[in-house]
Amino acid sequence: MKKAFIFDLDGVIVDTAKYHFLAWQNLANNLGISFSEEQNEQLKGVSRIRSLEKILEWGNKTISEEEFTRLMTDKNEEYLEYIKKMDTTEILPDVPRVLDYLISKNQGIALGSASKNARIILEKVQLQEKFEAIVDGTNVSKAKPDPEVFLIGAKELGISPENCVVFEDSVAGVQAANSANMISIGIGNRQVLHEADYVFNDFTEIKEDFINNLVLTKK
Ligand code: G16
Ligand code: MG
Repeated sequence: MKKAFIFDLDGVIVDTAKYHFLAWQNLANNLGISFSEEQNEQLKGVSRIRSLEKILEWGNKTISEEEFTRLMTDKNEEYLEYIKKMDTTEILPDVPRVLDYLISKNQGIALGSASKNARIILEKVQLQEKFEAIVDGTNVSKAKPDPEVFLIGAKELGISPENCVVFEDSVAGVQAANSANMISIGIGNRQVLHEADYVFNDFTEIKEDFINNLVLTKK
């Protein structure tokens, strides 16, 4: 049976959160706002616009629309400087093993990310050819927990939602997968991702038997 396996990017395939953190922290500090790693956690899976809105809320700051746009551009330029230096060593453990196993079993593979930089990141880590469909921040109008990003991925692969499996590291992403009626697999902390159907610390824990069972299971 052919199923679709939809992968989130940041926190699932690569850890770009550390680069978002450096760029957001620089921006916040320039505005006199402190910004911690704990706050950065809350920006995982959140769109660029919403991330800046949250930072301004935390710092009790109001700025003009022009400055808002300028700050988003500056932040992205700094973030892209880090991205430019990425290579295959930044792929999280056992992600290629799971991708290659799914490909060997003729399963559909899509990316479902909130990032507008998803394609360049996949190119940097040389994984773009593994994906039949890439849905990212340039294709969606509604951010996770809205299921739009995953539903577009399913449609592009021609697979119905109940035959889709989503790998996600963020709470909003798990909620998006659940409301799309897809099987949700949390990658990360079990307490944080308790709404997921299954949770693993990382892909090293995802064995072939588990994948074979998923291929046979409906939500
Ligand atoms: C990623 C990150 C978020 C980031 C968002 C937008 O989402 O987790 O922290 O704010 O993309 O990224 P960009 O500024 O590159 O458009 P995901 O869905 O891949 O986890
Ligand atoms: Mg993520």
